[in-house]
Amino acid sequence: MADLKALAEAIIKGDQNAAADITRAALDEGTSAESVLNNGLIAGMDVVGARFKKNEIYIPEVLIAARAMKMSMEILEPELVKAGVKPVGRFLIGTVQGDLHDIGKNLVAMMLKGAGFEVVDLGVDVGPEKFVEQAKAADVQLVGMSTLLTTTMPGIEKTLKALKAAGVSAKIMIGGAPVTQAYADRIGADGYSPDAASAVDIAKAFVA
Ligand code: B1M
Repeated sequence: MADLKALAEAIIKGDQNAAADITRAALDEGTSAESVLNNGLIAGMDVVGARFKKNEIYIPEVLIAARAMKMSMEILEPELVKAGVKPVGRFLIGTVQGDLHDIGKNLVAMMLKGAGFEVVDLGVDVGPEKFVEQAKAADVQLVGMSTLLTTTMPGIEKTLKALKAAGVSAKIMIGGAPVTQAYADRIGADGYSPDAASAVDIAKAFVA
């Protein structure tokens, strides 16, 4: 019987080979893809998120855990599709126009995936039109914008206004080093978080 606790532990430690091996073994033994996802991958990433929030671990450890999760997901994804397992929610994310920073945005995206979200990542330097077009095309429940530059911060408000004007009803979450709760309140964003782990908590609350 494949040990999904060991899978969660492999994710926490960032042991990508163990994570892939246990995922394969579990599926070969007939464990459902949904159980592997919930009791292995998500369970492991939940611990990673909680430890990151408490400053017990730092960005490199989170990235290593996320890499192990990605290895498992590559094996698991076709089985989840076959089994018709629905994601927790669909999340569109991107770094706003003029900004090429993506390390923090990628971390948020990886942790959302770890929590069972389907993430559509638009990359960097994303203009309002593309956010609107893709939010509609992917029919997402959440749109996330990241920025690291004070000069590109106005792009968040511009994009938010464009999304609202186009009738996109998705909840809008924002973050990045210069962004604050006060700014989020001022422009009318639905959610702000200072780090990737709390972004996941807020996103989960929105789709609950
Ligand atoms: Co740039 N850069 N950079 N840079 N860079 C900063 C941001 C800067 C603070 C450095 C400094 O001057 N001290 C400064 C910005 C100043 C400001 O505007 N206030 C700066 C500058 C000025 C620039 C350039 C203009 C430099 C130049 O060319 N003259 C230029 C701009 C290019 C452009 O974007 N158009 C530039 C370029 C670059 C590199 C390309 C070299 C590189 C980016 C590589 C990449 O991302 N692929 C780079 C880097 C690495 C940095 C620093 C050193 C590190 C940023 C980082 O990745 N942090 C940064 C200085 C610093 O922070 N020490 C700096 C780690 C990352 C995990 O944190 O992104 O904050 P962060 O993400 C966190 C949270 O903010 C939150 O969760 C994440 C994890 O917990 N979060 C969200 C982020 N997005 C979120 C979204 C959410 C929720 C939470 O919801 C959707």
